[in-house]
Amino acid sequence: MSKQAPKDVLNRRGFLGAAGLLAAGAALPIGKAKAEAAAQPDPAITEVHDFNKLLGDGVDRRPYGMPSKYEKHVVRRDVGWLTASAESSVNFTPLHELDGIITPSGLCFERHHSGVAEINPADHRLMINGLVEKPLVFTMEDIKRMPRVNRIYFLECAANSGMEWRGAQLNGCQFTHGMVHNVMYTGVPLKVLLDEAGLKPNVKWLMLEGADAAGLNRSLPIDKALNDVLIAFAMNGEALRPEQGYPLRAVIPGWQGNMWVKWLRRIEAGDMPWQTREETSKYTDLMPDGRARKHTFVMDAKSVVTNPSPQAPLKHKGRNVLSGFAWSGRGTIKRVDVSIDGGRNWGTARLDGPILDKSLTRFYVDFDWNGQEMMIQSRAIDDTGYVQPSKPELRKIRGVNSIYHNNGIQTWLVRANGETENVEIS
Ligand SMILES: Nc1nc2c(c(=O)[nH]1)N[C@H]1C(S)=C(S)[C@@H](COP(=O)(O)O)O[C@H]1N2
Ligand SMILES: [Mo]
Repeated sequence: MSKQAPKDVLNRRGFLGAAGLLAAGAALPIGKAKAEAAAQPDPAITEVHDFNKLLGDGVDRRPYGMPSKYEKHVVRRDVGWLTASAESSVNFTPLHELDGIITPSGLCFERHHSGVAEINPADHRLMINGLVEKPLVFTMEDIKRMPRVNRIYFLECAANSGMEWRGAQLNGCQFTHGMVHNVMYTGVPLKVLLDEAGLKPNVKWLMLEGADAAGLNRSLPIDKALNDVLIAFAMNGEALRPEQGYPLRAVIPGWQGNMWVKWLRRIEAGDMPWQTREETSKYTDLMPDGRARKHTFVMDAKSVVTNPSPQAPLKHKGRNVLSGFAWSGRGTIKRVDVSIDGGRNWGTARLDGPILDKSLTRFYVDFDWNGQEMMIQSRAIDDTGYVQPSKPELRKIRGVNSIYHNNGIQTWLVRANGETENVEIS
């Protein structure tokens, strides 16, 4: 996200005053879903389908399966005005179309600085050099003969929600929060590779470098490198997708996506950070006094309600399911609070599915909707006790000069007709 949009093309929604809050400030009527609100037979459905009289496609028609043709709308989307070219750009995960915690590989947002590198794995090499006893060059086959592990982690671009610093802008959680994905990686712990090369005693930092035209490179503290970093060749059970760094990428759990170097070709050991473009003028946080914070690697706890949201309005009164994701770069999600009155009253959401370290966590609130206007918010709390801040709280410290690391609480205004909008409460 190196480019900021010119102000005049921003779809600014501004701030909603406190008067805009719904009058009947009430907690969610959790667990009161009425039986009669459940699915009723629809008298309009009288047409007789004859699928049972026709043969379906044979097994030779889909050597690699794709979603149903009725799911064509479930796609990554970009924001046309955001970047000048598609090669140095981003598209967004359709969070409102997902369930559970795993992002399907084909829906994982993409962020490239110079487009997708198309690499033949037979030609690919990973070099480890610098302050090591024995510089090494690995082929892909070498790497696949090393002990490997499987881990589920979220990857969040530091610029996720970066367009929302000065007020509500983009109308959809896909665009406000969709620079995140969560997949299972298979890879070799970086420590295993480093032990093979033998680190010199004075090594404090590594530099990771990609084989794309950007040659994207980042410095990584050695403690993190030896702790939980993976060099992954698979996601969701199959080879990485080209756009996710095929054949090899770095997995830096809980830390900003920019450090997860794709098309990884070289790791250099050193005793100081390299101060690359990506960790100085970019991917650092500009504070109100004009100075930039150094090395803000961790992605703090965050959450978003994905349903309802602007792209997924409420359609029915009575029984409904509110749902969303919460995550923390510091550990696991302990609790998610949900408010329907703009943060005056809070209830506790139900977490369901695996609650994993540095992974998206799924939450639900089963509730009855009587057609009242709602200001929906969610607030994540992680196992360090960190509580996701409101946007005013965040701005008190960070100001509005930042692009990166915006983990403020999102507000959706649900109107009486169910339509939902990105708003902010001042
Ligand atoms: N080599 C290389 N690695 C890269 C990038 C890149 O442009 N080139 N983009 C980075 C950024 S900014 C992010 S947010 C993540 C995005 O990973 P994804 O495309 O799998 O979502 O990859 C990172 N790794
Ligand atoms: Mo990023």
